[in-house]
Amino acid sequence: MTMADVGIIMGSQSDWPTMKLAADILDELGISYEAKIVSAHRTPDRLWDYGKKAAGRVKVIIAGAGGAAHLPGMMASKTRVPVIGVPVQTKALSGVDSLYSIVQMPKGFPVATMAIGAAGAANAGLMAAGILAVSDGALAEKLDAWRDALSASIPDEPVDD
Ligand code: RP5
Repeated sequence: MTMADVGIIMGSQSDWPTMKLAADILDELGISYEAKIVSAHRTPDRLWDYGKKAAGRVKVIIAGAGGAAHLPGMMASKTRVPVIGVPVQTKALSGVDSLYSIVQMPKGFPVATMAIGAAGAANAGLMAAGILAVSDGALAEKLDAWRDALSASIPDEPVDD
């Protein structure tokens, strides 16, 4: 029995403004989630504990971190639950550090890595929705409607500012 469909985890409170954009998408689509601070470096025992119990707790994990962003990869090492990684934008290196820390996983322990920052976080929510929609027809219809609405909102022609 899972507690929520999606587990959103992040390395720090400072990641929440970015990771909230994933939560916002899940809210829009009516998907249940929990959000937790789990740091690979500052709370390694919490990370291990979450990873050990993840399979009975959530169906998909969205993991965001910045800098030496080891959280998504370590979580993928600890659980078979699919992990979607969000590289949080950093001041020092603009999030390229986060991206490289997350994307280059060794064969055997994949992390589905999104774009750096806001777009990546929102897309993580949509990716989680797509995974869940494979076995949830009602969610699939909602996701299709969400995508259609986005397409419909794009104008045919540009206008002057
Ligand atoms: C990482 O260090 C976190 O994911 C965060 O992106 C970054 C900075 O954390 P704070 O110093 O703002 O807590 O572990």
